[in-house]
Amino acid sequence: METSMRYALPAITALALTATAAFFLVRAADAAPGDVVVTSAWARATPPGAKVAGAYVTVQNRGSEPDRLVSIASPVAADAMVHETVEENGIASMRPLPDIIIAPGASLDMTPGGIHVMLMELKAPLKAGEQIAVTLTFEKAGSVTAQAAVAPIGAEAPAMPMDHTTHKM
Ligand SMILES: [Cu+2]
Repeated sequence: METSMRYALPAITALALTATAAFFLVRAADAAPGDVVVTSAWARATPPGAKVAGAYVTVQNRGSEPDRLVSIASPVAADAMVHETVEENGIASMRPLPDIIIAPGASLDMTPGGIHVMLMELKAPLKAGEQIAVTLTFEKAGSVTAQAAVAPIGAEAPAMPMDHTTHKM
């Protein structure tokens, strides 16, 4: 009995090593240049007649090179761009943020009152509870489409608590 146990152990060790090697292969592919992940997408519902809506995403660059956001599109809007919110003389206003480069390992968290996606020329009001597609196109990573859950008008945060643990490195 004792002899067979002693022989069984090296076999288990070999299995464990194989599993570790496979894990590293997956991680290496994950970290390829241009690997950009878009998570935590949500948008704000709009009142009837509104022509613009805010949408918010988290963009994570898991690659090893910087990547540039070149365009944004959504089927619910004729046009979309990234805005930043600036405060001058106590008055908050928004302006287009033309050049967005995400460094390797960095992430951009969009929020109401901060950097956001402005959906322009809405085709219809956004209703709370809907899901809308938002496609971000990056120079190296190409197009990434996120489904944004629409939260109530004026919401400061997404309607549903979001799990940030599933997408961490
Ligand atoms: Cu805006």
